[in-house]
Amino acid sequence: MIREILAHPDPRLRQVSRPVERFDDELRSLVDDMIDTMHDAEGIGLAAVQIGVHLRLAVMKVDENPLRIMINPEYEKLGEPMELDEGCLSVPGVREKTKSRVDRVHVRALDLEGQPYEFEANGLEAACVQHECDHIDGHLYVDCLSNVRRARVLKRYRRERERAAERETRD
Ligand code: GNR
Ligand code: NI
Repeated sequence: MIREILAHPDPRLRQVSRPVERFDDELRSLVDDMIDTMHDAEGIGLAAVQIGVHLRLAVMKVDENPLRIMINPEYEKLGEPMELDEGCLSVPGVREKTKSRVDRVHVRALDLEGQPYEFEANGLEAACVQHECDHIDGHLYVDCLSNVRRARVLKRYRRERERAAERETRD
């Protein structure tokens, strides 16, 4: 089932998520919905908080890498800082260049059975891990920007939102 993605400035995006403790049908069904919602929105990752569920959990599918289900994820930074064009399904319609991600991370997480597993991510997938873990702690990528860039991207975002709202009332 496709769920609604919360958009900035929804205060629910700022709440810190709690660890997953129960590995049951409800969790499996939530993960299914997150995967459907991520694919429908054409995103490369989605954290549970983005659909209003405050559990430490994200899904990710970046290029040819496998679909990752990251429960209670933690990561260690390995690589060098990189520049990338970052976007977020909760700040839709805009992108901004960021320099706060490293290009390689080591991830520890649990799978749907509650079993620990590890992997290394590089490039865009590494950036996505950092982006999703930020969501889990109530942060958005725009928080990492300089004041000037944040003001610029949020201004563009508000303008886009107003245009979208206008289109809604016209149709
Ligand atoms: O779809 C997404 N693209 C993206 C591009 C660069 C860096 C991070 C991302 S994640 C984003 C999906 C999303 O909002 N996940 O929380
Ligand atoms: Ni995001």
